[in-house]
Amino acid sequence: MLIRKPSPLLASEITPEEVWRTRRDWMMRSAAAAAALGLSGWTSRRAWADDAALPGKPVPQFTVPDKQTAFKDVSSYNNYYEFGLDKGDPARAAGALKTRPWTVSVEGEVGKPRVFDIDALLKLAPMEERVYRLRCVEGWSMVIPWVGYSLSTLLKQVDPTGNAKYVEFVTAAQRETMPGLRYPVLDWPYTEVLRMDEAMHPLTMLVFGLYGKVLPNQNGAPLRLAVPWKYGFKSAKSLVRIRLLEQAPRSSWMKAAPQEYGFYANVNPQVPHPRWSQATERRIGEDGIFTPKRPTLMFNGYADQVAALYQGLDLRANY
Ligand SMILES: Nc1nc2c(c(=O)[nH]1)N[C@H]1C(S)=C(S)[C@@H](COP(=O)(O)O)O[C@H]1N2
Ligand SMILES: [Mo]
Repeated sequence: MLIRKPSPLLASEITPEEVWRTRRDWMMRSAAAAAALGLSGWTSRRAWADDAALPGKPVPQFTVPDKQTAFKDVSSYNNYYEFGLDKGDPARAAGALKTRPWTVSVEGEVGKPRVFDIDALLKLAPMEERVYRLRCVEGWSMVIPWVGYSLSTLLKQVDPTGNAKYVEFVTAAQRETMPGLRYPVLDWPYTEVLRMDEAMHPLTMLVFGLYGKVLPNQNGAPLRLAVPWKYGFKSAKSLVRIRLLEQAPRSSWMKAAPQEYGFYANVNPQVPHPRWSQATERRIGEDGIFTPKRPTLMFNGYADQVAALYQGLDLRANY
């Protein structure tokens, strides 16, 4: 998102040494805890080896043919405002994020509300690898091999009631590790929202990894959303709470700039952002001076799969 910077500080206040020290302390704590609990095997190892393998079975039906964006770019050019506003801030600062212990509460209009431990979620369904486009509202895009499974798999566990019309996603707000929370850029914690049928669509993915590895913290560890037909800000990172609701809540971006970021945020080249066109995009990694921009596709290229969700809806009024 493009917004005014409140201050030049943010992530630069955290020195690499501090990040490193925090992470090392935590790694030692979790290793000690795992030893004390007698845990062994890949689950406890992965808790402190942040580049641990997390393979997924490739799903051709959910794999776009585009060339994949290099891992280096995917993991170093990020939006994660809790860690700063510059694209390099999350990779520099998010090492401090505490990703264990971690739970996700699924609650609200459900028959069986439940708090899931991250390690239970990792085992809830077989991991799939799906290659999705991600199109940021700022006008750039990437192609990322995500690892995870459909969000619907999780939602079905809690028996949504007939009143569940919307799903709100609440993300982590760790005062101690997230320097961005000191600035009122957004109404923290960062929240997003989908309609229930969007949340249940098989393309909507709960993501735990990318490129066959556990998610780098800057990409939203230990779990995030990927909603490939919507602008990137809908794909909330580091989820802690999922609320099924009867009334539509407002998301953090709707509160911050309602005229710019609507409820739907479907990728739509025909509806310009109030301050710039959305007709084309720059694919990260392809950006030589002579490289033409790519035309942005309706629903980010996923129209065949999702257009039916919006039949009869005016997509200019409902942006
Ligand atoms: N919690 C949280 N989630 C977030 C954001 C954020 O600032 N905080 N930024 C969003 C935006 S604007 C984009 S484009 C994508 C970027 O995901 P990536 O850094 O993994 O490419 O994350 C989205 N999810
Ligand atoms: Mo974005």
